[in-house]
Amino acid sequence: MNIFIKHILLFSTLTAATSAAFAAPSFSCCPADENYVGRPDDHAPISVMGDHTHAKGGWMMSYRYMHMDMDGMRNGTERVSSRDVFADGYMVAPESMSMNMHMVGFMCAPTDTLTLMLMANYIETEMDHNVSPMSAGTINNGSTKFTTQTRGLGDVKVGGLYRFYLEENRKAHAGLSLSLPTGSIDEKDTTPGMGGPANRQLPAPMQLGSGTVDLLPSLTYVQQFERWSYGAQANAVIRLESENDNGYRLGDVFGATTWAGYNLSEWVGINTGLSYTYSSKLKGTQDDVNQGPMMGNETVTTAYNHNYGGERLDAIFGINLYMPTGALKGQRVAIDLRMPLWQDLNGYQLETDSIVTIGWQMAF
Ligand SMILES: [Cu+2]
Repeated sequence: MNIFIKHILLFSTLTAATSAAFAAPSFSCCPADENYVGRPDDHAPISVMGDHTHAKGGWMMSYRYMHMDMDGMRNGTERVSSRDVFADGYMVAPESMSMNMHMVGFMCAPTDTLTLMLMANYIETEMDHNVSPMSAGTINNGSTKFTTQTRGLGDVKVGGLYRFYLEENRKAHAGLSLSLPTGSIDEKDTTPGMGGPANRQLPAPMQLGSGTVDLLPSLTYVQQFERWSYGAQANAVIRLESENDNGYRLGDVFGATTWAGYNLSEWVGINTGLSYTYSSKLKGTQDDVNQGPMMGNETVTTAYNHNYGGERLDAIFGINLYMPTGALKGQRVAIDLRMPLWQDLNGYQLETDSIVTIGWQMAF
């Protein structure tokens, strides 16, 4: 971890040093203002949520597509194979997972300091698994592989951002949203088990929602200079209920993200950043997800609470395109890539390999 602390320190020092070197900027934030010409780095990398506010009367529609790839497992920081997982007593080990998320967002600002937000998403997941050769005959008709899929509406998020600080080129806002349990937690698919493959309840990572009402607080600070800017955001996911209808509660999440953006021209900006995420373990027991012991073995890793939660540090690289004038005025297209630099996962879990987010935003 030391090397990453060093990177963060280096990043902060560079940021502080360069800020002194630039002239006083003309900071504004307000596409609703007729005279305001926006800039690519008015927005953070596209995967950062709740990064900006709007001026009174401003509103924005957005669409984001996120693709996440997970391949191979870890125990702590070490990579492990399915064979290692079987040797530790499990019959089934996830091998890889991909998730596509389509997010539609709406923002509007009744006042200069308050921006309201609404976001809905549609999720598609797919997970490939390996079955221990010793158990395959009994639980999976002899096959050592199976795949599960789910798709559907995720949890709807509704809330607001309150800008409590604005001075010259610096601003800060606090966010508070609720995540409502609109996403299904009753997704089933064909999985192995006693008597062979059958349609069974899937474990939490394949479900479309948390099943609980969750509170999403955040705090964001941004400072802009002539051609570049930087920002930082702390955010959390706090589960407000002790368990969902299926007897469990996902872990709370805490995140800290920092980024810097540089405008190559009026309409092209590049950005980079670091994002740290901590998640706590799942609590309770997932109804209808078999924990065994079955023939003296554990079932699948995702059935057990000690295989949930952990920490991750991602590097972010992105491009923001912004149309300051013309027929496409106010439109943005952006992409960013998140690559984990380090991850320390509780128990056995799939590691995250990459997350790509592409977005379109239109402000009025
Ligand atoms: Cu917006």
